[in-house]
Formats: sequence, C-alpha cells, structure tokens
Amino acid sequence: MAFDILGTPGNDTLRAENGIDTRLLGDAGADRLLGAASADMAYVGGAGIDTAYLAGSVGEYYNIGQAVQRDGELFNVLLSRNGSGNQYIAVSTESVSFQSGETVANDANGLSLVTSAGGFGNETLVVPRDDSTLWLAGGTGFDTVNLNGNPSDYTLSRVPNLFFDGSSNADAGAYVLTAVNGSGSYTFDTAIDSIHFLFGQTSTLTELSKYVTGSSILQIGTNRNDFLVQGTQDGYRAFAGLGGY
Ligand SMILES: [Ca+2]
Ligand SMILES: [Ca+2]
Repeated sequence: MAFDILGTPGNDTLRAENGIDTRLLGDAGADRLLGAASADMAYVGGAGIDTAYLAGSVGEYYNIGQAVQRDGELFNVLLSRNGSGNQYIAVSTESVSFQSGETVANDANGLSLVTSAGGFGNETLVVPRDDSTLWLAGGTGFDTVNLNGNPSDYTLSRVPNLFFDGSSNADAGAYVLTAVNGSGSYTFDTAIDSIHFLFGQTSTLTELSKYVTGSSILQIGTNRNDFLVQGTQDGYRAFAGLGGY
C-alpha cells in the first residue's frame, strides 16, 4: 500500500522518501513530483504542467509501452531494470526528468527514448510489489520476469481466445499469474522465457504449471516445445500445440 503525499491547488514540490512506495498527488498548479530510489512510485500531476523527477538515468528503466488503469487514473509505466523502483506516471503529468539530466515528454514519442521491454536483448523485468495489472512482452533474447513471493502466492491461467475455425486472438496462449491475495495480475506473452519468484523458485514459462496451481480448462501450447498437462480427471479439455515440437 502506497503512502500518499498531497499537493495544493498552487505550485508544489512534493518529495518521496527513499525506500517508501509513494503516490505523489500534485493537484492543480505546476508541480514538481520528486520520486525516490528503491521504491515504487506513482506521479499524478493533475491540472497544470507537471514534471515527474525519477532517480537514476533513462538507461535504468524499461518502457513497457502500455497504459495501465489504476485507482481511476491512466498511467504510463516504466519498469525498473536494477531494483531502483517501478514508476507509474499518470498521463496528467506532462514530462519526465531523470536525475542524470535527461527530460522526455510523458507520451508515446517521449517515452520511445526509454528502452522498450520486449526488444532484442536479454531482459530482466522487475514487476512492482503490489497492486498492479501488467502485460509483459519478451521479444527476442532470453527474458526473465522477477515476481514477488512464491509460486503458492499465485494461480495460473492462460488467455483462452482460441476459436474453432483455427483463428486466435493475438494474446491467445499468454500466461496469466494472478496473486491469490488479489493484489495483482501479470500476463506474459509466450516470448517471456523464465519467471523468477523472489523467494526462490525459478521456472521456465512453459513449465509454470508444474509449480503454480492453475486452471486446466484450456491448455494452449506456444510456438516452442511445450509441456501440456491435464490437471483434473473429468470433463473435456482442449489441447492446442501451435508450433514447436
Ligand atoms: Ca499543485
Ligand atoms: Ca498536468
């Protein structure tokens, strides 16, 4: 649960403490919203021309290229590359400045200057600690997602939009881990390679069903070599292997 720091209708400078998850709520006016290292931050500028100030440099974040609805606000999300904290930047915050000196507009153009998750390299995506609904793309390279807790803290499902005429939704087959305590839901496209639970367990994406309790109503393969399991004895199950072996 994040700590809130509230601005006034005037021009405010709001500063978060290091290590404390914080929402900075500027209200009206031209606000300076100063984030902190080692914590998850939300920057809500409100009316007026506002700037979020992030710890570190552009190179310490991934732009996941999607807007996320949270607490009634629409946010662009930058994921931490090094544990410095994930950054939710409300669209009412006009620009983003980094401690290292770079400033970008908080829009698709500006954020395109931040490395996209799902690119060519070997990426490690560190997801926020709680209260998140994120869709994560792997791209090429070997991509790992660091997720909080243990496998037992989640249930597993797959995006089931597979049609019997052979067509499928673009997201079909994506893996979904939903936190048992309701704090978040994480969807991984099948280009993510590995999930590392921060309390110890590491699993390839395709073997998650060995570790995480899940729905087996619809098992869908990926374009890789798959391990499909029917989890219960009764009823019909649809298996679709897609590509691979
Ligand atoms: Ca203000
Ligand atoms: Ca604003």
